[in-house]
Amino acid sequence: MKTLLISSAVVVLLLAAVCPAVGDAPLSVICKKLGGAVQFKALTEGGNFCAVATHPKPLKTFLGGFKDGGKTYSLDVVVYLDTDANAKTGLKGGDFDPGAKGAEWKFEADEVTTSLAKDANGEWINGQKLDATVMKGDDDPDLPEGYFPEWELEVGGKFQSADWAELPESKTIRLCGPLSFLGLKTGQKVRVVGVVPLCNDAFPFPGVTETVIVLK
Ligand SMILES: [Ca+2]
Repeated sequence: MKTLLISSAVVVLLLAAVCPAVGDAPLSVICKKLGGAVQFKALTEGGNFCAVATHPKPLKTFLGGFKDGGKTYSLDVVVYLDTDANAKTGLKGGDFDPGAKGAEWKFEADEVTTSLAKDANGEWINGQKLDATVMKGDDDPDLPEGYFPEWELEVGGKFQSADWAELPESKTIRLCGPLSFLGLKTGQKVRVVGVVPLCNDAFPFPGVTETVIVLK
């Protein structure tokens, strides 16, 4: 009987994780290669729209991970924003861009190897970071003055600029952009799509999750 109860609880948890959430509840993608679910959230804060992604394990577990000469996993995520909740406007999408159809904006975390900081001798330290890209459809938009897209890290319940050279313990990243720049207003209905490219290795793309929210 005890086994049966545990099994039922597991099934409920799995269903909750796999089914698209309604409203502004978190969105999940089960990604076995990352050891669990990647949770997405979309919200407004202080005049900004923010996309949030929480990985199942600390970022440093996976960043720069190479095995047998190849990269077998990555923390890359994409958040698409369909600002009119209308799949007929925006990106056309397709099999090479799962989740893109109908989106007006694309927020992307893309792992790159680059110079992160200088050491005590003034030599550059190379390492990995998650690069932030904000695309308007397929185009690089002109960014408003003072806005520099970056994936921030949640540390101790607060978001902060990421020091990728000395990465603190964190599983959650956030990329924000001004509502006015993105053409968004509170009360607007938008469709949000979270994508984990690593887990889109099957059809019909298990690494994609989406929901419609009303911006608060
Ligand atoms: Ca659209």
